Amino acid sequence: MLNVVIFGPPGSGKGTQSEGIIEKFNLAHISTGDLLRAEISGHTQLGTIAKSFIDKGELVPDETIIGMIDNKIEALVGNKGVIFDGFPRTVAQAKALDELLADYKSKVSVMVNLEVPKEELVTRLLKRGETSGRSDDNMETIEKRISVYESQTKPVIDFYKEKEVYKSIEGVGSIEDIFGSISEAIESVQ
Ligand code: B4P
Repeated sequence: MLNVVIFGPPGSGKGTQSEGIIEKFNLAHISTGDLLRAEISGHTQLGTIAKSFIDKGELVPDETIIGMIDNKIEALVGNKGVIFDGFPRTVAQAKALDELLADYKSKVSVMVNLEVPKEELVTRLLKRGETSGRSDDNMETIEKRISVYESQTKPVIDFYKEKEVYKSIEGVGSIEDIFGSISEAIESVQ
């Protein structure tokens, strides 16, 4: 299986770029953000828990996320591959993903890190907030999300560097140019 992790700070373009990658490489898509938003709009118990964290700009607890992903991976075995969008977001999640994939004799093929400076992230998230209906539409939540990224999510980079599957991508520029760089990174491991 071709398993791609698309990684980066809040608003770096993980969801935006995943759309094209899925089509080009014929991959299944697992976006934890989308899954959580579906739970919230379905008013499920999981959705109620998730909303309380997301509204504060915090991460949803690892056990909740890992349980949710476990069910999805099982259903996708046999596919050409999967793009993991917004997951893993902690080292505990990265370790859990390795274990889940190992159960199916598979592993992460490449991790692409979209590098975007903080000022650009803030601009994008404020703009997205004008129309998205997401709760990260204000400076307080955005600042919180970025600081949670720095303390809890960034260490995931070293985890994948050690496994020698890490690729850094310039995440500023046109969506098409960034897509081209990500495609090259994926093609280099195929
Ligand atoms: P997510 O839904 O994963 O999304 P995101 O980080 O906000 O944004 P993304 O990087 O996908 O950016 P986008 O393409 O939209 O997370 C939401 C929340 O869910 C998290 O805060 C967390 O609470 C929770 N959660 C999710 N996964 C979790 C996990 N594994 N563990 C715990 N909690 C979890 O792009 C942003 C904007 O920029 C868009 O408006 C887009 O149009 C624009 N844009 C994109 N590329 C651009 C470019 N090149 N130039 C200019 N603008 C661009």
